[in-house]
Amino acid sequence: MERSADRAAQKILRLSQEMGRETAWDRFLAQKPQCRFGEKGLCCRVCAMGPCRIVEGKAARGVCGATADTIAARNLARMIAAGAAAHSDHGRDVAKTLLLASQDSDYRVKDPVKLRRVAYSLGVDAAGKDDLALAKEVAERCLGEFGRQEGELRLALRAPEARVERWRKLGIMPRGIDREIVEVLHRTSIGVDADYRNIVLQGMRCALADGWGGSMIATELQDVLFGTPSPLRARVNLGVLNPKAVNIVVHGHEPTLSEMVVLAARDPDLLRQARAKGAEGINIAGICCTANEILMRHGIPIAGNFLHQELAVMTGAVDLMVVDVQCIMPALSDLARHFHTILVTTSPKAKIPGAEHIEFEEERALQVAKEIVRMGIENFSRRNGKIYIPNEVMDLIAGFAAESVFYFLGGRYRATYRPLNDAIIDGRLRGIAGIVGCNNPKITQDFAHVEMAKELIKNDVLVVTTGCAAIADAKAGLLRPEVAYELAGKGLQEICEAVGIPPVLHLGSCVDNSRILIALTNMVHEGGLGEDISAIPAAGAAPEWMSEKAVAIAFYFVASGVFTVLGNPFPIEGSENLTRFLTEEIEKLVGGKFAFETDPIRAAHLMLEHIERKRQALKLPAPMYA
Ligand code: NFS
Repeated sequence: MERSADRAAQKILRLSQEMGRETAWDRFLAQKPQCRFGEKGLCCRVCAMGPCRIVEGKAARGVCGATADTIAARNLARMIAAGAAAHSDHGRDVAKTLLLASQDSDYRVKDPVKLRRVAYSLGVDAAGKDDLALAKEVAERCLGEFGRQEGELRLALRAPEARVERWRKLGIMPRGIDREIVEVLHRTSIGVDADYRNIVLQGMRCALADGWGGSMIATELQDVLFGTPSPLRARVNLGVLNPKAVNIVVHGHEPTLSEMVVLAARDPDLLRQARAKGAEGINIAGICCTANEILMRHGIPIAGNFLHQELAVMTGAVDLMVVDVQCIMPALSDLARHFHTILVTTSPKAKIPGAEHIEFEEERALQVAKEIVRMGIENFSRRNGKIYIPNEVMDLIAGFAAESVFYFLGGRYRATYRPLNDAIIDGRLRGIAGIVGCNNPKITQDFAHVEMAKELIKNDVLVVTTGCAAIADAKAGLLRPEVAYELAGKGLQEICEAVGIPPVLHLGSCVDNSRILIALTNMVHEGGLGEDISAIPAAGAAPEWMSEKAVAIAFYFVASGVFTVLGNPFPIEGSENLTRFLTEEIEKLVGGKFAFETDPIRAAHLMLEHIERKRQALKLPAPMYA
């Protein structure tokens, strides 16, 4: 129970102990005590005069003279760059897939309306062009944004005018996506930028190139290719694995792969083959963000979030796990070997020793996907050990996008953000909050996500969520409309009842945090809540974060004007100056700032206090149901 708040996880963890199989939680224990220098950001490895460590009273500077402030800021900026690189390289692949779709391939343009909207934002003239011609131009324009040398990132101009002006004044308006990542690496190498504030500013520019660039391109073009999500019902947790079917788990991030696996699993020939092996059918389930992608667009069930990946294998019921990139534990290959599970890697960027590698070539996407599914079917008859699937399974509603989410609040005939803004203005809702990010064995799995969400909805704050946080809330049942009656405050309850939405809205995967940026921008444009994102009674949180991607996300939210609370702190504690800069002074520059708070209830109250301050600044009335 200390390891996970999820009952399915608790059951499998008990089983893992009986079987003598280790998990991330065991390896975390073996790492303890973790390096204090690393934890505080005081270890520098950027050159070979080091590694250097700042030791109080003994060594206040590294060999080059870098102080704790410089070292901690450089390390943090590099985390941002790595996170931005991950999201953006994903976005680049989607742009390349759209280019393929404009030619002859297994991919299609599924949402031409969205294609036109994106074309408009990119300054591409759509008049008189058919979908394929336009897709080609949009894809090429997006690819150009990665290598852009001059000018401003086109999609960043979607932000409210006041925000763009602020970025320009601070010199953090992003240019090319790749360029900002490269510049962080340059500036943080030996003997370049030593000013912690200046390093953080470039870190923010790089993060903005992710949120308003790489991630946004990923989200938008995925919608173009695979369809913009709209609300649907589905199920979540390990109980979605079916003992009688071929279970194929897709894990990772890019829907270019998982979409094709979903398609392949519906192939009549393969279904016949599965039945010939004695299976009931082919059951696809997802883990991590790729799960969110196919959940939102197809209602494919989710087996779990980040810390569920090993647990899924330990059910003994997974015939094949196929992975692409990001958040995939190398431990999986060793673990899979103890079961009958085949682990298949597919990306040339992500191979794991001991796993089968089948390269996923987008040019023959469906064919490769079918090959992988066939392997899973073959392996079904090799099941040997005991199967133990916990019976935990939960219903949920997912599939909200910036376009659809408040469409519902507006009702069928009034697709605007007006009702949402009005609800905040008249105090029925206090504001909105985003809860995003990972699992981390340092924190009881899902506990912080779920408790924070409950506390916020209880206080009439509408919660939007993505990534592993969304899966955590889903497993806990918070994505069901009826939960509004049990757990939401009266004001939020009224809204959920009128519109039939859950009080916690699933907005997608981690790159889909860009949907939250768009939703916030739409709220500004709708009017009545100030001229900039920083004026809105809104706050963000990543209570169980662990990935560098989460650092990039946190920074683009703060740089976009959002107060953001993190569960465990950034590794910067060793620099008082940097800590003060990020938790206080930075607010004057960008309108957002950080707070670190492990206790999810206290963290929720920091968010509530912030929301209240914003309400007062807007001279809004006291909350209707205080
Ligand atoms: Ni995002 Fe965290 Fe990974 Fe998704 Fe989950 S761990 S930073 S939420 S799956 S990317």
